[in-house]
Amino acid sequence: KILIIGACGQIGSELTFKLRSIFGAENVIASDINYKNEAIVNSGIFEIVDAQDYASIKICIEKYNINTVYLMAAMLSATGEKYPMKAWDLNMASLFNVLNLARAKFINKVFWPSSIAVFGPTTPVNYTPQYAVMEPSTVYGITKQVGERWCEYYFNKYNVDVRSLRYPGIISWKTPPGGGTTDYAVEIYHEAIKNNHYECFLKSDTELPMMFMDDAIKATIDIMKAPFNSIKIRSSYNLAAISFTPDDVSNSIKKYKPDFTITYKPDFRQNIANSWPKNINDSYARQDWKWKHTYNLEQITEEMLTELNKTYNS
Ligand code: VAH
Repeated sequence: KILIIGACGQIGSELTFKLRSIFGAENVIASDINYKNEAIVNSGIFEIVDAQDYASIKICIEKYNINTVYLMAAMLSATGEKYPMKAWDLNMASLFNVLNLARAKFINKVFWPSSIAVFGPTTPVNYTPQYAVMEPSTVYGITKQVGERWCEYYFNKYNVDVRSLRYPGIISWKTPPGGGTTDYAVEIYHEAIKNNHYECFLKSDTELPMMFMDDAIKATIDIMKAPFNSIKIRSSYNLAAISFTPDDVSNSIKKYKPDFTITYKPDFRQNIANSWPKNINDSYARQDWKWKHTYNLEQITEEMLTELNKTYNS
């Protein structure tokens, strides 16, 4: 049985639906700190679990005989800069709780998301390699860098089967993201439908690694079903699909909405984006467990506008 911690979030919610479609709803338990996502709460087994509380997780694991945990709860980059100690406490305590439950053999497999945020301003920005200098300048990035070290340590020392991906920015329409720097790439589509205009908080030429949610979910499922011995990297795998700038997205939207307009008003998140790579080399993921992405920007724009049009104009 599978437990998703942070199931109400942007990735957690879509992971929940996908895992239920594969393994059956009765085998996938969704959990979060509150009931903020009605679709998730009302679509199957849902429990309140505090990711920072070891006992809270352990009770749920024993109640449902869980053997695999996807830990999707975290505070992301932008919010983490507003509340540094909360970001550290949530992101690290939740990871230690799940790793220690695995070490104590209450569970036998863990997925934990890392991020391109582990890279910093001294990392090579183009085609960033799997092994590179990482001096993350955000609290979120620090928690992901340190989290990777702990995942590898628990694998080497306690043989914990923990698997991880350095997600790029993720674009989806079902559940809004919360507190990320790449969130502009989701907001822009909502605003295009609602107002035919978007004021972007990043500069027009800010290139960042991005991925459509369906690709991110596929990568997560793929790495978790890969044979144990095919996972050669137990810190976290670089994972890539495409890279683009706000100007690229704007031009892509204009193909469907010619009179869409965009203005640029960079805020504190520009500094975060400037510290991250422009594009990522994910050759180890493609080599070790046959990763490959599907969606390009045109396909993302078409699906985002089509689905959000239904949402806002139904
Ligand atoms: C964020 N969406 O913006 C997350 C992600 C690479 C970006 O880590 O913080």
